[in-house]
Amino acid sequence: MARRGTELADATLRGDRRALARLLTAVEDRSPVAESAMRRLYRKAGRAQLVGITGPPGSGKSTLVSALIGQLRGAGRSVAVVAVDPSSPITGGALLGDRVRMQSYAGDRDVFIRSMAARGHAGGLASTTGAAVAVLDAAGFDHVFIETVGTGQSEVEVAAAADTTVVLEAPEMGDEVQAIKAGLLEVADIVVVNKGDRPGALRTASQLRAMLSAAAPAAIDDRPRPKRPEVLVTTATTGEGVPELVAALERRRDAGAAGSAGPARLARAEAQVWAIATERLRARLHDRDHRDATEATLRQVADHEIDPYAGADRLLGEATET
Ligand SMILES: Nc1nc2c(ncn2[C@@H]2O[C@H](COP(=O)(O)OP(=O)(O)O)[C@@H](O)[C@H]2O)c(=O)[nH]1
Ligand SMILES: [Mg+2]
Repeated sequence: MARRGTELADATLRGDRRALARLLTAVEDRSPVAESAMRRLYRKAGRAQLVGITGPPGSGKSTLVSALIGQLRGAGRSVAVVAVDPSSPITGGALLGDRVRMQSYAGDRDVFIRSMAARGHAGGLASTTGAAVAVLDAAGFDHVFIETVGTGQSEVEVAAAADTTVVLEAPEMGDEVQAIKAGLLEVADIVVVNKGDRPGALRTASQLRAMLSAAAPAAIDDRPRPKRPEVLVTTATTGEGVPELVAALERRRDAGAAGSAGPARLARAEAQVWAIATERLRARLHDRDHRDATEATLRQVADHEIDPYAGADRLLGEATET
């Protein structure tokens, strides 16, 4: 397993796209192959710009990503896309549609598109996505886009996996209040009102601008928000506004090079390490040496013989003693 992982990693680093695809499958399957590959690859990552694209279904994320690919390829950049859909399996209609749309890039080895189905718990999705992004980064892509549906938990996960988070709105999808409710604007670095060809797009954009400048820029958590998100208007189907979006991403990238992307990267490192540590802790507490003691402790908590804090302390002690 370890050997296979390092082989896949080395082939991926040499630019072998089939090895890259296999490695991403291993990542998605959470196989031990992926772990040994990551140990090999991870230090080669860190150069790509990681951009999350999130927003309601139908707002035009896939179309916009496609337009961004066109623009960036024109500038000689390589682009990878991870499309995460927590709601539908990989064969779901939306992703199939995306695949057809993205087919225009088939045969271009500097474009790599991967759909990932969500499996298991939310934290699993975050760590799988994070690992997939790191693999694509190490493989040398200049830009990695992470497309996720912005409903509930996923936007927070995008924010954790990306340097820059672009939140999409479409004028006919209802007013901005919806976005606030979904917590989307809170993670936005750039807000894009897509479907600029539809009536109400400019009005939606100016409403969003007014709202964002009225809202206190103070962070809700301890993630710093150095700037208010800028609001752009695009028409993904025609490419209008896409060069301006690329320019905004470039500015973010340059700012990142000057060091201000640090907090996002640190948050991502924390999320990744935390997910792995939690998983290891859980596995350890249920292995052959520990499971009886774990179960006994849990039972004591269930029976109110000890409190949950004492239970947690005890389990932590058991898991970490050598
Ligand atoms: N009129 C118009 N339609 C768009 C635009 N962008 C995307 N669409 C259409 O909106 C629908 C949903 O787009 P899609 O990219 O699949 O949205 P996603 O679910 O957010 O990925 C498709 O029919 C697109 O052709 C746009 O700028 N203007
Ligand atoms: Mg889509």
